[in-house]
Parts: sequence; C-alpha cells; structure tokens
Amino acid sequence: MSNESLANLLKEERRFEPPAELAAHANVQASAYEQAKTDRLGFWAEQARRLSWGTEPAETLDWSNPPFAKWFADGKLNVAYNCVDRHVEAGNGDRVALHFEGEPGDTRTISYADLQREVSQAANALTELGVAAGDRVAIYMPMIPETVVAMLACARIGAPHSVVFGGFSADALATRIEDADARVVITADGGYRKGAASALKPAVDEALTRPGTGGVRNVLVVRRTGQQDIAWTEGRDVWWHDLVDRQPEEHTPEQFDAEHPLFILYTSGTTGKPKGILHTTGGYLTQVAYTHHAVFDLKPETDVFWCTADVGWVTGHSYIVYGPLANGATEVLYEGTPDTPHKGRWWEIVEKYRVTILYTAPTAIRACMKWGDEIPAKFDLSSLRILGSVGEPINPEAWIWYRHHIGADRTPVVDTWWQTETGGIMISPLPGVTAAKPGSAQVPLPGISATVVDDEAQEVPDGGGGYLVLTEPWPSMLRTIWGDDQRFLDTYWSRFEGRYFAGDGAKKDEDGDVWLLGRVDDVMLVSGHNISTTEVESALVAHPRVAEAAVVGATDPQTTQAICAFVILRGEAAAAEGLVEELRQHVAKQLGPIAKPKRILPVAELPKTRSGKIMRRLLRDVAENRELGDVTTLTDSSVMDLIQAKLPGAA
Ligand code: 6R9
Repeated sequence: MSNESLANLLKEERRFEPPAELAAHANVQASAYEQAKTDRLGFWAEQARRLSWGTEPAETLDWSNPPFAKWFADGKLNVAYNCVDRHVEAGNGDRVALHFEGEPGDTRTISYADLQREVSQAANALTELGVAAGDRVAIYMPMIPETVVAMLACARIGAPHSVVFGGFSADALATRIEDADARVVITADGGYRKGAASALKPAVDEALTRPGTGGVRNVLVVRRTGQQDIAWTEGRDVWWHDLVDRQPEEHTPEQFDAEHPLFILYTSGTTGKPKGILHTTGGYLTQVAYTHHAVFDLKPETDVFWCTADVGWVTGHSYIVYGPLANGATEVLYEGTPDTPHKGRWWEIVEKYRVTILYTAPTAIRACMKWGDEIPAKFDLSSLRILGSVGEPINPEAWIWYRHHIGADRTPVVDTWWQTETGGIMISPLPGVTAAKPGSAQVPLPGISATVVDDEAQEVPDGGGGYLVLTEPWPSMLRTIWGDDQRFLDTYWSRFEGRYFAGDGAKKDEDGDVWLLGRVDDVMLVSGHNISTTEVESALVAHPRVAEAAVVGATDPQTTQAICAFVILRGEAAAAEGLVEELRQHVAKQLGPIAKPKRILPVAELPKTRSGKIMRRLLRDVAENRELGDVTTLTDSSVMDLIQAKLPGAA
C-alpha cells in the first residue's frame, strides 16, 4: 500500500480502557503474551490440557513437512465427550447448555444431561444407518437444537460433517455433497425465517438428482415446521423422530487421533469452485476452547453467551458449537432473523435470557443503527458485559454505536479477526487487558504470530501497510483443502515463502496495532494509489445520512480504476441531488481528494452472503456493466435486480 494513501488513513484517537472490575477478574491477564512468547509450544501444550484426553499427547507440534501441520499427534480424544459428557460427569448435568428460541416464539431448554442423551441417541442412529468413522455427513438445517446435536453426533463417531447453509440453493448443496462424497444428508422439512416456514427438504431432493451425489444412501429428516408437504423416497428418507427417538440413551465415545478429520466447511471465495476447508480434532478444539475462554472471558457458572451467527458459517462451528460447549457454557440459540416479528427481537432475547456476552457481525450492527436508537433503548440490556464483532472490519462509527447503545458505554468491544481457514480467533483485543481502539482488531492473541508485509515480503515498520500474514503454525489451522493439497499450497503458502497468506490487506499503526483493510482483491488502484474499500466505506458511514456503504473499483480509462460507491441512506429515501455531491466532498475531506468516489449510487439493499459479507465482485459487475457472476451464495438474489434497475441507462 502506498504511503500517500496511508497518510490519509482515518485517524482514530479514541481509546477505551477495560473496566477495572472486569480486568481484575479476567480469565487471561497481560502476562499470557509474555508467557506464550517465551515458550509458544509450551503455551499451547498447556492450553491442550483444558481438554480431557483419552491419551494425553506427549508431542505438541510436528512441523517436519510444512505447511502440513500435525498438532498433538500422539494424543487421542473424543470431541463430543469433551463438549458434553465430561460436564455431566463433573456434576453439571443440570446446567443449561442451550436456551433455544424458535422464530415463532417456541422455546426449549436443553441441559448438558439432555444434550448427552440426545447426542448419544443420534450417534446410535447414525451408526444404525451404517455411518462409520471417516464417512462424511452433510448437514443442511435451520438453526435448531437438532443441528447442534447432529454435529456433535458426527464428531462422536468420527464422521466428519460438512454443514451447508440452509439458505444455499440445491446447486450449491449438490456441489458440496459431491466434493465431500457424503454418505448421509441430515436435513429438516423446513425452518422459520422472516415470519414464515421455508422449506429445506425439496432442495435436498433436487440436489440428489444430480450426478455425483450418488454416494448418499440416506436422508435423515427432522420435522421442524410440519407444514410442508414433502416428497418421500422410500428406503432412502428416514424421519429423525422415527429413528433417533427409539435409540438407546447411552453411547460409549471412541477416542480418535488428534489429527482425525472433524469437519469440512466450504468457503466460496471469489473465483473457482468452493474450497473444502479441512479441520481436525485436537488442535482445533484446543484453540476454540482457549480463545472462547480468553476473548470472551467466559465464566461458565454465571455467563449466558450468545453468538448470533448461523451454524453454517465457521463462526457458528467454533463459537456456537465447539468452543462454548467445550467450556461448559450456557448459550442462546436463536432460529430466526433479527427483525421478526419486530425490530427489537434480539434485544428482547438479551433481556429475556439475561445474556452477558453477545457476539455478532458489523452488518447486523449497522442494520440496527439504521432501524433507530430508540429500539434497543426499550429493553433492559444491563446484563451485557462483553460485546464481540466478527466477519468484516467494523467501522469506528458502528463500533462506537455498539458500545454506546448496546453496551451502555460500560462493555468492552472485542473486534475478532479470523477466517474459516484459521478455525479460531487469531487477532483480537483481550477484554481485561487491551485498551481498545474502535475499528482495530489490534493484537495477535497469546500464542499467535502475525505481521504485515509488503510486496517483497518485508515486514513493514509501524505506520506501514501491506498484507496480513501468519508467521507460525497455530493449533486450529486448516490442514488442507479437501482432496486438493496443491490448491492448499497455491492459495495460502506460495505468495510469501514459509508464511500463511490470509488474503487481507492490513496496516500497522504507530503502536504496532493491526488494522484490517478488507480482502486484497478488493483494494482499488486509482491513479497509481492503492485505496482500500474499507477506508472509503468507513468514511461514508461516518456521514449521518449513510447507513451502509459498499465501495468497488470499476475499470476506468483515465485512472485505471474509479471509485464507485453504493450507499443505503438513512431517513427519507429520496436522495436529493445535492446529497451525493455532499457525500463525495465528505470522503475527500476525510481521506483526501484521491479517495473521492467518482460515482455514488443510493440503493435500497446491498448484496450479501449469509454471513453478512458484501459481495463486491457482483457490484463490480454492475459498475462495469457486465453480466453478473455466480449469485448462488447470496442471501437474497433479488437484491441484484433492484440494484440494476436503479442504474441510470448506461453506467
Ligand atoms: C470468521 C470469518 C474471513 C474473512 C477474513 C476477513 C474478514 C473476518 C474480521 C474480518 C476485519 C474482522 N474478517 N473478521 N475483517 N476484521 N474482525 O469471518 O470467516 O467467513 O472465512 O471470512 O472475513 O476478510 O479474511 P470467513
């Protein structure tokens, strides 16, 4: 990144010290950084002891064949035992594991003892269907307790799961079933979203007509809505309540090697076919348990944790299922959307269950800002003590709003950077240690080594910018791309020798803190200057009339690329001509004239994936008047029609 553009970076001067009370009792103190620096592997070996091992590992890291890592390779353990049974054995069977809240308002309270029975029954059921250790199981479900049970049942019998978002199309599902060569699909008749029952089973039926999905022997179907007339293939389809409910409530967990595959999760990326990210057992569970303990300061006896992600996203895997349950947490599982049946639904849930730790995404925070401050103000949010953010860079404006309107200016906000590939949180403030800076993920966690390098792989000095790289292996790192070691090497390990290339732009500020600048594919080149989409978006959102912004670089004959911004306005939709000009000047003032968008288009919605990431490549297609690329991973593909309809004749 050029220095000119760095000089223009947002100057964020505000600092928020941890509350004294929280700092005094925080799970992890500043000394952890020092300890991990002195003996990184010793530090992780110690964290591995948070788990219950069938065979304790003597070896910590085998890095003899980089970048193919083996962590705790001579240890054996069972993930489901760690997430469920051991808490029951420790006398905590009555502790609530899941407060389930269905979108229509139905609820279930599931204790650790209940979870042990249900996971055991589901494990027995999968075994009856002939699923053996190593067989892959696809899970295509709404956000209901059976989804968590299904994942843990797979883990219990050593069958790697591949969870596919309930919102994905039959096509996307078929590709993933085929790539993983799944034996069984676990699904539901449907789920509730936006106030209505929406079907899931038909997409499975359709996916299974595709060539390549022939390895699927059974479809296990949960009855969630009971409202759909669903097609039934005798001999293949089985109702969950017919099969699972009659199983014995005991199941002896087998110990698996620490490097046994735990799950495959597909990331769509911007080009090419989806990558099946492979995670294994011991290192993954160690890091998600440790980071959940450290970053959220979880006190399992008193906290109520709520991660609003979908389980189909890595955030749901690591911070709804494996991390919190390994730590014996009590958590909320909510099926639906934040605005059903009203825009205060999330805050109602926080009040109802006295949620103490909330973990969500910037896109959701910006939606709440747009809906109005008065909505959360109607609810009692005083139970909250830590707020988390993940998924995108959080712009300082949203960070401050989150802390002020949700956290009553009391709660630390932890901005957590990580990826499907990293498995667990990598860069984040610690709530009891770090003086937080709005908009920055700040520091690698204890035991994690990250830095920022330039094009020549040289580490940049404080104040410099470039590419985020991870310089040492970490326990929950991806082990490969399923079935494609070469692509694993090419994608992550070939850009910078011996270092993991994350694909994100980043800068280090004068204190050495890390600021994420978005995917490097999204960095724009304007008249010889590198400008990050994140910076321009942050500048736009800092204007009172802008609720959300997405910025792309469109090919331009004069300037290589021209900055094109799509904005959602607050207040009356009518965009006065003057406002667009005002916004252009506003950006120029904040970042410098070079960052002034050439075009600003007010729109009603932005194209997003289910995890809330803006799909800039589709907006680039629009800005460059191209036919749209693959839209199968959009939450709502009609959004693109709306945006295109807004375009004035020719772009
Ligand atoms: C967990 C998750 C990974 C990409 C990552 C980066 C972006 C995630 C972020 C963040 C800035 C944060 N990202 N958290 N950028 N600040 N706190 O999101 O996984 O869906 O694989 O996405 O998301 O660009 O490279 P995944």
